[in-house]
Amino acid sequence: MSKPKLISFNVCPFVQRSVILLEEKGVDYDIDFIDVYDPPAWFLEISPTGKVPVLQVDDEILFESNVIGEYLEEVYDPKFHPADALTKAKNRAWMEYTSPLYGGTFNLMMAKTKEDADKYIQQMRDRQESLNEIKQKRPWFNGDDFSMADIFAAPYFVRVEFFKKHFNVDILEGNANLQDWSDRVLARNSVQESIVEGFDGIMLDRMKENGSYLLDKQNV
Ligand SMILES: N[C@@H](CCC(=O)N[C@@H](CS)C(=O)NCC(=O)O)C(=O)O
Repeated sequence: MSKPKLISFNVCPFVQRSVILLEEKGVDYDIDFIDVYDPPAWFLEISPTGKVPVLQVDDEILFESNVIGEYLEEVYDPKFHPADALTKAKNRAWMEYTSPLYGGTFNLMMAKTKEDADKYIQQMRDRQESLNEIKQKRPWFNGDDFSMADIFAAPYFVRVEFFKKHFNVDILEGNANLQDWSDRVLARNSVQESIVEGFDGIMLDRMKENGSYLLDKQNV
């Protein structure tokens, strides 16, 4: 088997799941960056959905970040899923639960009015409430063992931190379990490695081009 190649977009949270897992497993891989807003023809040819991440393994194409995650977990050591079938299934459900939270951070970034920004913050708070309730164990999602569930939540925490740092918007406010979890996840080397160079600047530039409310508010 040759080196797997990940097709990425610099600020995509779904790609970040794959990168963290590859880093945690110490896999030797290549990474190619494309602009998902102006994708090259070769990408559209290989990608059935036109979305990243895509993982190329020899001549095969994998898409959907959860599927890529499960493949990497099966093929490479160390293993991060819990062994027990029911716990593992529950973890998978909670891993999927975070996907709309990524969308929430994107919506907030692009919101043009205070009403929209407040609405998206509230939607994320409502959704993360169930995560806060289930995340009773420490230090990690399942207790002592760092797992796939921790990895899949990481891109959300990276973006929550971005809003806190630049706009003083604390989406996790009042959720002590989540804050504790976020701090631990963000301190992980693999998570820091998965954040592309200049991440904050890229995000801020996109907000500027878009005329985002949070940036206007900051400049008042
Ligand atoms: N369900 C997909 C979502 C991936 C996704 O939405 N990727 C975005 C970038 S973050 C994308 O490629 N968008 C391009 C498009 O929708 O055309 C996954 O989990 O991999």
